Amino acid sequence: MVLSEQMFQSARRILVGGVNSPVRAFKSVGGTPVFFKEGYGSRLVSVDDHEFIDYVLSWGPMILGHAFPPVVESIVSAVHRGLSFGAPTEAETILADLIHEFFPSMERVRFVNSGTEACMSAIRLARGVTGRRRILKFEGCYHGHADALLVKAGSGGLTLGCPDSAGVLSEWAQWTSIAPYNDLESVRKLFANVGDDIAAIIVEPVVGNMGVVPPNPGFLQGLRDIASAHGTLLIFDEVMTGFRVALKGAQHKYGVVPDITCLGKVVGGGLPCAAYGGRAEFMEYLAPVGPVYQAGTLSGNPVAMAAGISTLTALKTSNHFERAESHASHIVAGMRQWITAHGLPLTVSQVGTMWTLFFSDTTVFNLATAQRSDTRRFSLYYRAMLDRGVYLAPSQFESNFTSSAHTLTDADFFISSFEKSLDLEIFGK
Ligand code: KE4
Repeated sequence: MVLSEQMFQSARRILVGGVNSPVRAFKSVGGTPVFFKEGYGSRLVSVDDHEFIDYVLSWGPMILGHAFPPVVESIVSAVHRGLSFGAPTEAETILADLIHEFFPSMERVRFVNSGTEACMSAIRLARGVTGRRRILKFEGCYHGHADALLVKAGSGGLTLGCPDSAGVLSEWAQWTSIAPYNDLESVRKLFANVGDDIAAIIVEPVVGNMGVVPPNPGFLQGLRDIASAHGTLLIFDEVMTGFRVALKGAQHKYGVVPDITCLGKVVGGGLPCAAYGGRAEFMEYLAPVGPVYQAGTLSGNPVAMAAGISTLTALKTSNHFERAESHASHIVAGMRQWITAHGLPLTVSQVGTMWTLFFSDTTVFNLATAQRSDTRRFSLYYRAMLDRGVYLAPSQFESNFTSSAHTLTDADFFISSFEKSLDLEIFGK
């Protein structure tokens, strides 16, 4: 880790906290973040030439594994034709059509450059369509760092959100209401109170951002029914779940159709690309057709489009998703078998290619239950796995991911590392 430590020290001179996104700083697990120099398949290679099996996969995008040759070739080919024109290209239509094949509810699509931009824009669109001010989000769900979404439950409980970050004005936060995830009754109470002023419900249809937490049976349909009954738009933030909980996302897996869908991560194949889309009658409120403004210099740029097209084409034409999901199921079964055999206070949550090991013996179904996890033991486990060459999400409250490049050898190595780490360092057995 010598070079990682040196590079981290150098990075902190000029980059705030030495990173360009806070979770990378290893604050919740301690120690120095690993600096990487290369990725291929299921592997990452650190600047100290340590090789890791990667279960973070850039927080989701790399479902085909790192440096997947067809994607690399598509990008290189696009690069030689120019990087960005700020003008329409056919590639944008091709990728939008591919997205529509996976997500038929997205009758119209708009490309942006990050999940944050997609969710922020979807909120503005919903307010423009309905003329209403309020939005509803759920505790523990993360939709990027737009002001309206960096809000936590306020003293007013359900009705008054308060800032979850410095710099977010309370005057703005008050228009974001917060409910516990999987709690339909609280949503009904809020709508009875202020439902005629709620522009949108935005939800992670399977949560990744408190660790993997699936919706209770009926929760998503309940949101759909409440939104429809009140003229509120239902936004599914599938930035993480899209192509991850199922090829066609959570909306296909659970059979609930949102009005607007946000995509990111996988859709750009690892390049900065995201999208939002939905019913034409709503999307056509967007400029240049309608009065809701949203724009972007690099939106739909040809290189990101090439990466997205080749990634979604690979997912469409081969069994990459099934292989990634099968790997996740294999390692989760191995973890559960060991946990049961040794009576350990751990639970594993998996949906498709997303999974989380909770250091808790109770089922996690919302933020309060997620926060019962033993984060001290988690950080000990994290370090033990890292030392053995397994790179996991550096937080208890995140999802891990698998790819079609992960092999049975990787699975065996993971499970043996898991057993040794839990045995020796964590529970003193
Ligand atoms: P980006 O702006 O990071 O592209 O997307 C924001 C976003 C929106 N919606 C969901 C469901 C998300 O998970 C995210 C971003 N996810 C985090 C991981 N929990 C990205 C990692 C990071 O912030 O560095």
